[in-house]
This record gives sequence, C-alpha cells and structure tokens, in this order.
Amino acid sequence: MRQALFTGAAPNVSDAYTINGQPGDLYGCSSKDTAKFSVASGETILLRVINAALNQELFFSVANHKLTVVGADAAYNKPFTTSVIMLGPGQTTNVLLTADQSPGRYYMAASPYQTAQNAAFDNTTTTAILEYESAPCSRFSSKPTLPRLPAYNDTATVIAFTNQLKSPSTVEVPTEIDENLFFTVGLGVVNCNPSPRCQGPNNTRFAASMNNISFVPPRRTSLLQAYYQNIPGVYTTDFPPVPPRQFDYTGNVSRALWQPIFKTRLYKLKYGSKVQIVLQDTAIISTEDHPIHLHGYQFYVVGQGFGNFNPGRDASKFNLIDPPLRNTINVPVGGWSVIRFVADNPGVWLMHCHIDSHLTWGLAMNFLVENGVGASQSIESPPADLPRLPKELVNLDKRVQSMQNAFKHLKSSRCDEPVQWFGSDKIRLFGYTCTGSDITRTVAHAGQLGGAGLERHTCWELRFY
Ligand SMILES: [Cu+2]
Repeated sequence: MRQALFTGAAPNVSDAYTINGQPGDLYGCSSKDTAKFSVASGETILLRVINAALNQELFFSVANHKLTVVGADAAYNKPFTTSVIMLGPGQTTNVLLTADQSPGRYYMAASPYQTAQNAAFDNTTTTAILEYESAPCSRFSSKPTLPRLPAYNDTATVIAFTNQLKSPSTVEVPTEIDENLFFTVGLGVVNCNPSPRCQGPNNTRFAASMNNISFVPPRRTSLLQAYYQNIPGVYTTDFPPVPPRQFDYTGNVSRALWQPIFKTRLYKLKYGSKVQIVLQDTAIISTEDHPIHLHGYQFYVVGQGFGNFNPGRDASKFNLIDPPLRNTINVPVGGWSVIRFVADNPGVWLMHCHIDSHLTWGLAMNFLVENGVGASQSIESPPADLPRLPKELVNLDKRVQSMQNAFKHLKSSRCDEPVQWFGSDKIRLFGYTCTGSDITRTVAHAGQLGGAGLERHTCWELRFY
C-alpha cells in the first residue's frame, strides 16, 4: 500500500490468499502446514468466517457440505442453507456445518470475487481441510475433494446469497426519515505530470471519493479529539448530503467528472435522527462492488439493486419488515444499496470502503453525531491516561510544517523513496531527495536546509500513525 500511495498506481496483487495463516495445498509451498479442522461424524460445528484480506472480496465454500448461515456482522439472521457465501473485506459470516458426508477429507476453499473491469487481481484459491476423525487411513493418501467455486465475476451468485439474508423476525426499522442522504461511492483519478509519483493510467494518480469528496485524514489531531477539544482547522462540517452534480452514475461518465476534490469534510447528525443513506456505485474508471463499512453503528439494509437508484421505482420495494442488520454492506457492482439507522451513538464515526486501497485513495467520509440530552446521550470524556505528544515532537512538528509550507508553492517532487530518520510506533520522520525549479529562494526561506543553488535538496516529512 505504501508503494502504491507513493506511485499513484494500483497496489501490486498478492501472491496468495490464506486460511488461518496458510495458503493451502494448491500453492505447492505449504501443504504440510495446510490448516485442518477435525470433525466427528454427525456433529454440527460453527464456522466463523471472516474476510481478513486487504483488497479482495472472496467466495467461500466447503466441498460436498451445505452451509447454514445463521449470522453476519455479529447479528443473527433467519437461517438458510447455501453451498457458497461471499464476503467483502471486514465482513463476517457465521455458518453451521453438519458432518453428514462419508467420513473423509474435504477442502474448504476461498477464491476471489472481482468486479472492477481490467483490474489485475490474484486469481488463486486458498484451501484448508475438513477432516473427519473417523476417516479411514486410505482416505488420507488421496487428495481431498475440492468444492465448486463460482467464477470470479459471478455477480448473480452474490446477489442470490445476499438476497437471502434477513433478520430473524420483524424488526423496528426507522420509517419517518429525518436525514435522507445520497452518497456516490467510486474511484477517480487526478491528473499529474510524468514523475515517479504519477504512475497511474495516462499520467494520473488513482483516487476515490464519496460525493466527489476524497477524504483526507487529519495529519496531526484525530477528528474526535478536534471535535471534543474544539480545535479549529482540522475539519469542516459541509460534507454534501447529495452529489454536488447529478449525472448518469452508472452510465458513460464524462471525463470532466473523474477528478474528485480532496477535503476533510464531516456530515453533522443530530442525536437520535433517523437516517437513510442511498449508497450509489459509479462507473468512473469502472463500476465495482464496494463493501461499505460504518463505524459506531449497525444498520438495516432495506434494499439493493442495479443501475441508478430511482426513488419512485425502488423505494416501494424496500424491505421494512425483516431487513438484515449489518455493519458492512456490499454496494452491488454498478448498483446501489440503501441503509437505515438511528444516530444514537454520539461522536465522530468513519464510513468507508473496506477495500484498503480504496480507503487510502479517499473512499471515506465521517459523521459527526452530536450529543443528546444528559450524560447517557453524550460522548464520554477521554481517559485520564490518554497519551500526549512529547513536547519536543510538538515543536519538531511545527518546524517540519513550516518547511513543508515553504515548499508548497514549488513544483517540488520526490526523487527517491523517503528514508526514515527516527521514530516510534506513533511518529516517524522521513527525509527524501526533492527537486524544485525555484529551490534557491525556498531554501533561503526554509533556512535549515542549506546548499542554496543546488538542484536537489533534502525534504522532510513527519508522519503520524
Ligand atoms: Cu471500494
């Protein structure tokens, strides 16, 4: 990810997927360590399946065995059986499996679900082994049976699976909506001049946004801290409730709409407000399934579909009886999902795509949920032992910032990878070689850099983790 952020290109694809840390038999490198799950004939086991991959949605299946889905994202659902489940990064699914097949060994396997057009991905399959304790020795010398996994682009199977997820019984879904929000989710690009930092397609860097705002994380103060302590200049609260411009989101989007703007904008919610959000995929660069995750809340998924959301046509089909409760929802490729929740958890809460490259490109926004009445409806004060920045580092931060400001107006660019000078888990100082056409004046201004008149200089960057 760090390399991708430097170059502006897509991250390298992985070499392998793993189940409980092991790639499995199909990679030919770790078969003696392949993860094994032993089961007694006739018993029913619970598998908690978590997609812990960084950048890939995955199918999961067990050869010859049905999976009974009983929970997703830590909420129960109406049990249903299926031969395959799909999880986006960060999603969890609990399934029951009954060992009702002839005693032997069966592969459980995961393979990619990939929806972005022309994007490289790791098209391999990871396996673990479901092993019956009573399996005869002869079964151990032969290869376990492999499950039939869907093709990498099998969206129909994904939709058939997610359509079956429902709450166990009738639930209380907010109906009188106070905040009717519509957020586009998708990729973008930023034009740049050829350089080591401009390695995206056709002189661009990849970006991503919600409602055309590419989220810029605060560098020095957390959003919650800035809110709690009234620190100005860290964020603004003008995140747009609807796209700044309407367009045919899933059609052929004009190039003029591909460049997002980079801001730290929050959307304010009153305590207790009833919120509906339409999450609308865009076709910018490519349509793609995005697993959108909201912190601080579970929400009801009342509807999903393909194309552009149309309230007249689609709202009447919402499931307001037993919609599933989730915290990460797949916005279908070239489609939309609608979620509802009550904003009764005050604080600052990130909503973001759980594909890590999309998140770091800016596919995120934050809600600022205000306090209600009394202590039980207000955020708690920070713990007494909240770590504070050491004084010398605060000063150093200011020094580095003034140097960075001095360089701002320059056409300065990096020549090499930053080198870490010192740091801890939280803070690291990097130095790197930089160039600039107007370097002399800047060097004089920045003072401490020296070497006026040279074409190359050392620039500094302080990073917070
Ligand atoms: Cu995404």
